[in-house]
Amino acid sequence: MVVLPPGQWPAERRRFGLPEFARVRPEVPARPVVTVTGVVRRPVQFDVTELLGAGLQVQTSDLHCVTTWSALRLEWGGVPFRHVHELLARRVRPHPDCRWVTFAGLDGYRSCLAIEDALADDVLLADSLAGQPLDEDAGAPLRLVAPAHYGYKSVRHVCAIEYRTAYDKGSAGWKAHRRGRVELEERSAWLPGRIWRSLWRRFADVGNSAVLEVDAA
Ligand SMILES: Nc1nc2c(c(=O)[nH]1)N[C@H]1C(S)=C(S)[C@@H](COP(=O)(O)O)O[C@H]1N2
Ligand SMILES: [Mo]
Repeated sequence: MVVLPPGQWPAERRRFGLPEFARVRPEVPARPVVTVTGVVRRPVQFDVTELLGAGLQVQTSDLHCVTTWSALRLEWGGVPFRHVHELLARRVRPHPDCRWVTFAGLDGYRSCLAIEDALADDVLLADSLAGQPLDEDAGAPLRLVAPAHYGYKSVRHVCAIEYRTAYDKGSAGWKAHRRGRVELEERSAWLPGRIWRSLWRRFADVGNSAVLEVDAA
């Protein structure tokens, strides 16, 4: 039996997010790179292949969207962010006061995690799903997978990583929570999570049909 976190229901994974981002299908460059900047000694641009060299793993985890749908048992392949961070600590040298890290996508979407959350064992920079290279729907060429946090932290199409001393409210702004931990139902900075449940459930239906229309076009 599957026990879902509070307020979630099981669903299929679908391309989802704020319409101004989810509707954009960014072009994936032939040789994708990730720029690492912020409060660092030495900003560096890496080839995605170089970051993946930190050691590929396969992990099965669930994706919990804040609007209450959860896609279960997704098999991601990728490199644990904590291993990438070890490489970046040597090559990019973030300032020791950095407590936050922002991931940005080719569509302009950005989301910020506490470094301790990004370094959890189950946080991946993924390049495959169900044994296939990520397609543009799933977040090619590289996406974050942070299963213990609402989906808004799992940035698709990652092209930049920024080390920060302060939280960055990112694209979702006040609608998101700094930590966004699913078990604690940290849906938003404002109002308890269980109040957001009913509001988001309605939005999830509207949001999906909006995205589906674009898909069909
Ligand atoms: N680049 C980018 N990443 C994003 C979003 C987005 O709009 N753009 N939406 C987020 C949200 S709200 C969710 S729930 C998940 C959904 O992941 P999926 O599209 O793979 O189902 O992507 C997250 N990552
Ligand atoms: Mo979401």
